[in-house]
Amino acid sequence: DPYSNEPRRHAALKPSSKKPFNAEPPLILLVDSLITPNELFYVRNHLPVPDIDASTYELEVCDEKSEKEKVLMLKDLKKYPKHTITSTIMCAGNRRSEMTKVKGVKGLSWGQAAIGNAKWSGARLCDVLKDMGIEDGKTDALHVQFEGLDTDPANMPYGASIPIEKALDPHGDVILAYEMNGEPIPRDHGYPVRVIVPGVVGARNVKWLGRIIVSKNESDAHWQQNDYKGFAPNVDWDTVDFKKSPAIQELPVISAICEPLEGESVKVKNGKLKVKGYAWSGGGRKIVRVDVSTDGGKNWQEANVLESDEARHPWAWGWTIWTAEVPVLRGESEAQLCVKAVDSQYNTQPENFENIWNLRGVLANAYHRVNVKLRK
Ligand code: MTE
Ligand code: MO
Repeated sequence: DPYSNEPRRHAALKPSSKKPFNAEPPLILLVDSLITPNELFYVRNHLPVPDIDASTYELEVCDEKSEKEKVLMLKDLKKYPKHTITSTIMCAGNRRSEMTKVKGVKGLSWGQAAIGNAKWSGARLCDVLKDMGIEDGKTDALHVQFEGLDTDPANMPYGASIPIEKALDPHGDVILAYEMNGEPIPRDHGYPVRVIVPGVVGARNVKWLGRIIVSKNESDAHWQQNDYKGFAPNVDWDTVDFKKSPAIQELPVISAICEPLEGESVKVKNGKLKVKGYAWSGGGRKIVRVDVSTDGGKNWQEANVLESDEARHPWAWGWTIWTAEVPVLRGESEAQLCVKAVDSQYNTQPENFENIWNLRGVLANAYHRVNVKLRK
């Protein structure tokens, strides 16, 4: 069994699949703090977790054009200036279970917790590449590919790539991370080294990083070419052409209500209800406002941002946690709560899932709607 050597996991993580292991924490715990504790951070594995000895670990870096190659051990990576950023990572399939209700989609049925916010420390990718003479204006490469040390039965590694502009931008904050929240990265999250590509979809944040390839081409891995792409609502499995859509990189603005939960019976105090959740946008865009409704989206009230990434647009890589006390109509026994967030480019979320449905159930960022019963 290739899954016989998996790490221990926190009992609160609810698995949607066990082999490979995929799990998310309960919503209430998710918004307890701005920084998600390592043991509660959602896990998204496509393959068995590799067992890597940090003392013999090697990272290969290759430039396809010059055929230059470099091998870095963990101690070599640690010689570079240590850079720390707070970055949210979100799976492209977060909130897929809501989109499925419109019409079935293929993929793990994630709730709203396939997202987490952590402090990541490591060497900047641009510093490592600069040492090999790869700098802005000095290379005609277009992509940087990443390969994991996790492999499928045919021995193919997990792989993904990002545009060269993001990799070389000193403000892009792409880091070869060896710490998560001040500790060695846990096995499930990429021990000993993973790339953090802030503002970019989870799938490109390759764990158990084994090889970096600077190239004219995108990664040819399945997850770059034939998955993690968006399509129009009319495209289905009999008509889809994966070559026609670009790979997802920066994610759109999203938010979710974490308290109360769907179907919960909630206490109304002085005609008001307490609501709490998170909001985040990709590409370093900052959350500038969160709106909450208790009548399905007819009337809105601005939420209070409780805790927030201190960074400025366009380097706001971390999420925001918000709360609101919203009025409900007298005498009502039910309410539909909704949330939508606005980012620093004034992008906001679509109203419903009908118009963003796609066959893989990715980019599920319509208003989050939660139906509750009201108690006096
Ligand atoms: N990297 C490797 N090597 N193997 C993987 O299966 N999954 C990707 C990404 N990096 C994956 C990977 C996906 S789809 C996501 S959403 C994130 O890791 C999840 O990161 P986490 O498990 O630390 O939350
Ligand atoms: Mo993902």
